[in-house]
Amino acid sequence: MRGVTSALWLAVPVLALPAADLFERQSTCAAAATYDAVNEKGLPDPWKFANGKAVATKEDWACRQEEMSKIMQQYELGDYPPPPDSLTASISGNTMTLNIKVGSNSKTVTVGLNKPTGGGATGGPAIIGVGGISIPVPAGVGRINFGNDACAAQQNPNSHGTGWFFDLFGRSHSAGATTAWAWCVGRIIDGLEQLGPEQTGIDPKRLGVTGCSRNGKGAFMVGALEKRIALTIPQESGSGGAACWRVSDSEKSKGKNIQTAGQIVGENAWFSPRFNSYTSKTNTMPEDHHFLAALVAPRGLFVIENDIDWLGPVSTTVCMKAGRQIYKALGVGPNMGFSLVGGHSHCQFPSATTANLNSYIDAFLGAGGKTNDVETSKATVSMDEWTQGWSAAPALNLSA
Ligand code: MCU
Repeated sequence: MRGVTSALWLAVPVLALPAADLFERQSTCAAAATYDAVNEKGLPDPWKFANGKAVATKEDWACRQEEMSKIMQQYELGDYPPPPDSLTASISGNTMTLNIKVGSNSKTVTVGLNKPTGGGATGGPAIIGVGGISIPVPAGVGRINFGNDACAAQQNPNSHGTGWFFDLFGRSHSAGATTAWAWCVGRIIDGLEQLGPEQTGIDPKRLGVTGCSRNGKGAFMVGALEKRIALTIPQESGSGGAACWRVSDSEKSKGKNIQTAGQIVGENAWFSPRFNSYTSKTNTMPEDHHFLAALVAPRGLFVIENDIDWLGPVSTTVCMKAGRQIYKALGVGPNMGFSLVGGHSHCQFPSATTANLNSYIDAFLGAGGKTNDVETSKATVSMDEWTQGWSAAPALNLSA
C-alpha cells in the first residue's frame, strides 16, 4: 500500500500542471507573427486559415476569427492593444469618470450617460453613439455619448497620433483612429462593469453601438474588436466600413465616383499608417471588409447603407452579402441584417426602416425574439465573381 502511495506521489509532479495553465494551452490558437501578402482578385476565403487548413469546427472558427483580426491589424488597422494596466471608475449624476493607466501614462476621461428607464435591478440596455446617434433609439433604451474625436482625432492624415488613446500609448502607436476608438469604447464598458447597474442603471451585457458615416466606420470597428458589444449598427459607413476595398476599386475602374483605399488614406487618419503600403494593391491583402462582419459574428449586426455613389452601393452590397453568407454558415443568419435604402440624404434615417431596426434592437438589447432577417438592396451584384474561390462553408451551429 505504501509503495502504491509513494508511486502516485512520484507521478504527480510530472502530471500536475496548474489547471489554468493547462486550459490556456489547450485553447491557444496557432497565430503567426506576420501574415504573408496574397494575390487574390476575389474576397479572401473566411473558411481557410492562412496556412491553408480548413475551418471545420467551432474551435477552429474561434481561432480563425483571432487570425482574421490579427491580419486586419497587420494590414490596415494597426495594433489593437490589450486592456490598460488599471482603470478606476466613478459616477456623479449622469457623468462617469474614468482614471486610466498604461505604463507610466495616465488619463482622466469623462463620459456622458443618458440612463435607460425601467431597467430594474439588472439595469436596462444602452446604445453607445460614436460621435452622436442618428438612428431612432426606442424609448427606455439609454444612450452613451462617446466623444471619439477626443480619443483619436480625425482631422486629416496628420491627426494620427493625437487624442487620449495616443497620450496613453505614445504618438507613434500604429493604431488608426477607428482602432483607437474601439479600444476607448472598451474602457467605457470597463467602467460600466466596474460600477454595475446599481450605479449606472445600465446592463453591460445589453450594449449596442452606432455611428454614421466616418463614425459608422468607427462603430463597425468597435463591434468587430470589442466583443462585449451585443449589437453593432454601422450607418452609412461606406468605404472603410461596410464596403470591401477590392469591390470599390473595381467600381472605380468602371468609372464610378466612389471612395477607394487610395483616396481614403489621403483624406484622414481612420486607418493605420501601415495601410499606406497596400492602398494601390488591395488585392494583395489577405483580408477585406467582409471580415469585419465575420469578427462581429455571431453577435447582432444591423448594417444600414444608402445609395450614394461615394459610399459604394455595389461594394457595400457585395461585401455585406458576403458577411451574411458567413453568418448563415455559422447557423445564425438572422443575427445579421443589411438594409440599403436610398432616396434620402446622408445620415438621414429612412423611417420605413424603423421596424426592421427595432427587430434587431429587441432581439439583442431587449426582450429577445426574432429579427426580421433583413437583406435589402437595389444594387445588382454578382456574388460569384467575389466569392467563387471560397471553400465549402463548414455548417457550424453557433446558436447552440
Ligand atoms: C462616409 O463617410 C465619410 C467619407 O468616407 C468621407 O470621404 C467624407 O469626406 O465624409 C463622410 C462623412 O463622414 O460624412 C459625414
